[in-house]
Amino acid sequence: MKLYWCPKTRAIRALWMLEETGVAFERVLVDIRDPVAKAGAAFRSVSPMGKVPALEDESTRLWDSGAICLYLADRYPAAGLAPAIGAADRGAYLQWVLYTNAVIEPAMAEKFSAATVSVGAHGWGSYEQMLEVLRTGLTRGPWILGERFSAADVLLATSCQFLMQFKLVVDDPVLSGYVERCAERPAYQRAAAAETF
Ligand SMILES: N[C@@H](CCC(=O)N[C@@H](CS)C(=O)NCC(=O)O)C(=O)O
Repeated sequence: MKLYWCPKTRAIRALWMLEETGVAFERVLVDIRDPVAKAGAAFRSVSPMGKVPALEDESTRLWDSGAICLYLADRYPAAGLAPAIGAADRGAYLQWVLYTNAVIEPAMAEKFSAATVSVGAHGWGSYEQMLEVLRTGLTRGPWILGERFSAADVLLATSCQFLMQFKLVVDDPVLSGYVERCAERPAYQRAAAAETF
């Protein structure tokens, strides 16, 4: 399995997720700030938009952090990163796995671009709604599904990190406490160590 990755990007999600599974993989650095590196044929065959993270697993090619997390959780069930199909919390799991790319990211784009909000028409509602629903979800703790850590936490915690890093959220104990709990996980620490080479 090959992970196309670049430090300080959304690729941390895939890297952390791979570390949580404990499986062997190859990490391939693609400097997305370098147009030549980004245009490489091998990378583009896995990531048509030239974005990281991208994952190649035999004939499977994925170029979205949410899809990669879902894929790895199902591919390596022994790691326990997803409730099984039919389990009581499978629905909640799917809902929260999709929340990052379907709701948080568009809401962040709304905030950054100071776009006019149309709560009824925009699939993500509004930035404020996104945050309120996320905070409420996290109050169950320690993880988004309660007692059980899952791939949804990898996506949501990294989103919370980005919200805090970009100062969209300041002094929020619910979000920062969640990020701190995740940062204590050995798999997260191994992934974070790769970011600081
Ligand atoms: N929906 C994708 C977005 C990936 C994405 O936009 N990655 C950025 C880095 S954080 C990137 O590779 N940008 C380079 C570019 O678009 O040129 C995901 O969640 O993985």
